[in-house]
Amino acid sequence: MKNIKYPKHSILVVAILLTWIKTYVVYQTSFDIKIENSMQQLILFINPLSFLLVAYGVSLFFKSVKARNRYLLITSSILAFILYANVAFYRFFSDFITLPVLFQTNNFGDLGASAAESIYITDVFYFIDVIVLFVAMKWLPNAKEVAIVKPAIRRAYFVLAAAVLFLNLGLAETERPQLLTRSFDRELLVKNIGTYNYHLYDIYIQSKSHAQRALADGSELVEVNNYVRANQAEPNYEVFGTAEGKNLIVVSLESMQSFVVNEEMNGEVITPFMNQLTKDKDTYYFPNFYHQTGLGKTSDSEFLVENGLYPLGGGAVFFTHSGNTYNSMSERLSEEGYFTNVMHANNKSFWNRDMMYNALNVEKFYDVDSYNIEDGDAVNWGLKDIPFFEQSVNHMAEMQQPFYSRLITLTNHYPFHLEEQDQFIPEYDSNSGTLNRYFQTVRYMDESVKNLFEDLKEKGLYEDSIIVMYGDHYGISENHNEAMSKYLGKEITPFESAQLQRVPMFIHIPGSNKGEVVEEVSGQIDIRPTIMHLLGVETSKDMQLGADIFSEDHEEFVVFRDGRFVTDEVVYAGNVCYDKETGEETDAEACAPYIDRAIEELGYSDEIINGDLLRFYDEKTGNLLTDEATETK
Ligand code: GP9
Ligand code: MN
Repeated sequence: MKNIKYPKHSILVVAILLTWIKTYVVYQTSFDIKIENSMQQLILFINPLSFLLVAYGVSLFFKSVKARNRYLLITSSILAFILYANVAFYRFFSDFITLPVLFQTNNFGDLGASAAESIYITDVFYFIDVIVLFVAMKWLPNAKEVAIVKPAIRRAYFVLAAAVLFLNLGLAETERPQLLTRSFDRELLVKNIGTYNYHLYDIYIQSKSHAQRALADGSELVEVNNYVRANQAEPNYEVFGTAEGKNLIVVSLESMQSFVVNEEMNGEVITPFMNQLTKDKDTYYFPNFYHQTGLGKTSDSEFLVENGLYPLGGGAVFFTHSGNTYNSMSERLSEEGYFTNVMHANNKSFWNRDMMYNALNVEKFYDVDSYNIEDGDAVNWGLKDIPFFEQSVNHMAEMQQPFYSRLITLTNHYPFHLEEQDQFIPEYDSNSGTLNRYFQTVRYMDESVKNLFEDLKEKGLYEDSIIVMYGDHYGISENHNEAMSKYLGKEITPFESAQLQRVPMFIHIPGSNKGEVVEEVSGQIDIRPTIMHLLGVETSKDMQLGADIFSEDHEEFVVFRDGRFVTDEVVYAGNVCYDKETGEETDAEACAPYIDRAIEELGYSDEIINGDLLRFYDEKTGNLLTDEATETK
């Protein structure tokens, strides 16, 4: 042994290798990370490395061996502890730790109890790398030598660390475009950037929103409140309360756009059931209804529906502001005696839903674990919509009534794959496979909605329910403009792109006999007040930015998250003002008065969210709470 010459910094290499290998083994054994291909496997393997190179690499700055070794051991112990904390947390919550969990006091009870339950004596194995490192320090002769490093070597080392990081991020970007700007899911983050980098990212996101929150003192609310009150719409008492006391079923139609409704594709009807609904005597259909989502897509539409506020311009508000105070529709309806729940057969941590639903006071989340997924029942992103609806209605049949269930569908999601037996119409024939398949998955969605109605009837729930369905966001992005243009038979100008932001919206009230096509220009932000008023719940004190579409005061002015907007006369897109009727460019004057208002409206919404201003607001009385009054809150 004695005569083997080890490189000077072998102890550093040992420390890195130990934690790296252990982390990879823990990924495989202690978390349920779904790996679909060898690229994902490779990313999973390399993802701890960049962080470890930097964290342990700091030891190269130490002059004394004792201090260096102490640093390596402490770092190794801290990392082992962080990883282990995630393992213990995962055993109980099937999720990775995120900062708000640690800081939300109401979680403490849960956390303490579950932590105790999920710790075993064999868990010392999670610290095996620390122990081996300690032994190696005693055993490796060089570990005791003084090791001064030349700055050039240090520089090369950190350049290497950066290269590894960029390689990792580059591979992750190919696997999951926009991962860091949109967040998506904690599991995806850990899978792609690694658990240690994930925690840094989490700290960054959380501290950014924390800082903005800390600066707000409630005084901003005066102006916001004035704006909200000035733009508030009185209910239309002819429809107010039409669905009073009924169960509320809200269905998010994944990636469903309006351009397929009442249309054909190569002679095939795309949405036969929904077409019928547009003419149904119990259904309101809104053909000029727009989505207003941003990067948070489905979750942004949920945010709009629940709060009547806009999502954020950057990142998914479900991730960045799940610790805020909200006055959600779920909370309001809970107070009215409703049992509030969300049904979605996906990971509960996707879009940080598990955290956000707590903040929104959703009483129960039926996530993937509440569904039975038999062989052949899953395609694309998971459980198919037909069995999803069937099982969801079974859950409803067991519920206390009235209930408010929000159902989030999944099959009509990019990349729109479907098994042969579920393809009711052939593919389209453009140069975009995505658009070609989209028609088929939309046709499947139509079938599944038909089944939902039948399931509800079968369980005797139909008559006592109001069913609201809306498209959550676009399905076909602008990357497919050429194919889109072939289908629509016209060029896709910025005007057309804005018009393609139309998503279908249906409000079906069995037995109401009030059905009609409502041409009013409206958007997802209007869903909350519209539904609440149909249920007979006043919203005059709510801090919401939308308006009841049935109200005389409802203004035909829909603002998109990026500042584009649509009125009954104009469409403003790509800094150009278009005539709504002709789609031709028109006098900028026609748009001018709305441009600032669109920015103002988005700005107030952002202020509410970034400053967490609803903590300074009492929605029962409509009072703004001063600093002093909230100190004890
Ligand atoms: C994920 C589902 C799809 O749970 O809601 O999200 P999306 O990608 O459409 O935002
Ligand atoms: Mn979606």
